[in-house]
Amino acid sequence: MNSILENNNICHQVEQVAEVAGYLWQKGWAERNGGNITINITEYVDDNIKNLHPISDIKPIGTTLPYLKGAYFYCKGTNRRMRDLARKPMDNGSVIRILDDCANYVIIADKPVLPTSELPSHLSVHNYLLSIGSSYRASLHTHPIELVAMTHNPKFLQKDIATHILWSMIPETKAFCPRGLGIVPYMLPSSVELANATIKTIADNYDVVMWEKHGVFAVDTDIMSAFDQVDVLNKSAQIYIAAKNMGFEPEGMSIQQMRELSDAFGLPK
Ligand code: 2HA
Ligand code: ZN
Repeated sequence: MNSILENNNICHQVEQVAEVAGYLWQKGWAERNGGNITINITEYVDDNIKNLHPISDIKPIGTTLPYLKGAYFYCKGTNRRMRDLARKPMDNGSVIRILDDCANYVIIADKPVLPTSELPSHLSVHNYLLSIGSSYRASLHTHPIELVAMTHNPKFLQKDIATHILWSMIPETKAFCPRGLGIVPYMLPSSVELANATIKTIADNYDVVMWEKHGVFAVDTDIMSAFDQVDVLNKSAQIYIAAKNMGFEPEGMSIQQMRELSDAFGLPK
């Protein structure tokens, strides 16, 4: 096997990651090496892949994650650029296998590209998702400009304040991001505290978690869906800011209009 992309399902998943990486760069959400993507591809792994020899040393995850025993992930490489990953996903990311001790991993394909510095937090989230029987297989961290800008005002950091403003800017936002925007106060990037707070917020029923003054962390069934949720939220933030730039506070859809929308599409109240 020359490339793990000879497996059609894995090829499709990695192509989706590359497509999203290109969007993140085009949107200005992925300066330098900003952002991370991790995809659980275990369900697509065939015997050929299971038999692949490691191409790295055994490396510690930094934590023990019992639900990840024998799991496989495609991960963006540490210090790699989204704009490069968009063109060459297997030069700027790699596939790892979690060992049976659930505390170490090896790289198996295609090249020994070291995974993202945020690997412990991404894998901890995937471990949590599997522990609750979730069908979510993708995690995305990115720096969406207008959403991050809003977190520099403490009024948007109170629970569900930003969610309700964003939902009320355009009907699609609640329809396509029905759980809204969870908020995690500023914490050091890559820290265990940030990973734990992110899991706690996902457990509180959010798919998109805002890291104050940093970026978002989103989860969904696949990477395109995780990107779509962030995209609709940031579109609403842009509309909010455009109205403010025209010199007025946007009215927002009324409570009645929001209720009608939720009833019509079976969305949470
Ligand atoms: O890996 O965005 O927060 C690059 C980052 C870390
Ligand atoms: Zn970041």
